Amino acid sequence: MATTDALADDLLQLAIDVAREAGELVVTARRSGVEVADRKSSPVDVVTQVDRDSEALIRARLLAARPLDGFLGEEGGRGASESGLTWVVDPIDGTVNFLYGIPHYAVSIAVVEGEPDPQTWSAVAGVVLNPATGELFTARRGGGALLDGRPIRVAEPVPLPEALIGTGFAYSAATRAEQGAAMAHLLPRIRDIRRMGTASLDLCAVASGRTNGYFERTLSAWDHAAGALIAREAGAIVKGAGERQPDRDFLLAAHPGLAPELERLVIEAGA
Ligand code: LIP
Repeated sequence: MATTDALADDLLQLAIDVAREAGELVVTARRSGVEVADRKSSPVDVVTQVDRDSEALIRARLLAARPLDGFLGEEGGRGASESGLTWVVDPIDGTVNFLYGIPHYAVSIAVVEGEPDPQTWSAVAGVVLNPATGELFTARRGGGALLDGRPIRVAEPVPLPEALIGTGFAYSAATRAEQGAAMAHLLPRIRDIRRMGTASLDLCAVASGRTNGYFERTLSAWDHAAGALIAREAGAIVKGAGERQPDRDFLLAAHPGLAPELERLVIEAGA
């Protein structure tokens, strides 16, 4: 049974409350200093104990409130859904920024309906909180997108040479070499890029008109689950390659009047 708007609003409020509590844990830990706890796909793909502690808190709070829901977290939290809803969580998105003390990272919490697969799920509610600045981006399916409670909209289209485009690079050195070469083709054909280091906030930048578009490869579902809903509710197209939904191969977000041209350029550049 599809989630009603009233239930979606309740789920959104739960996500906001939990994100704020996790955000407080994260920003408090940051003040005490942060160390690398482990490395994942490469020597520069790091995880801190704070990532793990944040995910443990988020999972405990969400499942205490809704024990039949599923859970999919970046740091290994997995749980099958009996309710048809699954929480998709990045406990600290932008971990490298967090590690270095750059105040541009996020707690990202989304709740989706259906299988926890970005190709088939329907996002119901999403929260992206930057605990360092306090900026809170939220959206509920069909309810629009907000920044600190105020409606946000994607920027009107501009000519591609005037477009400010967000992107990011992989943790794999070989992939980064390819991505760097592609920048040489892309850069002279747009206004500039912004590589800010946090996919969820990059999607919220499109949603709030702070950039004209964003694309990235090698993202995980938890990186984009909440930010994609926020960007779509703000009027953006958020897509994968061809007719696919976003996946590890490709994600692109932009105003419908800019997205096709931007996608063509990104593909032409091999970015
Ligand atoms: C990060 C993304 C960022 C991407 C990084 C990394 P993490 O997520 O938010 O956009 O460029 O490579 O994937 O690892 O900090 O959760």
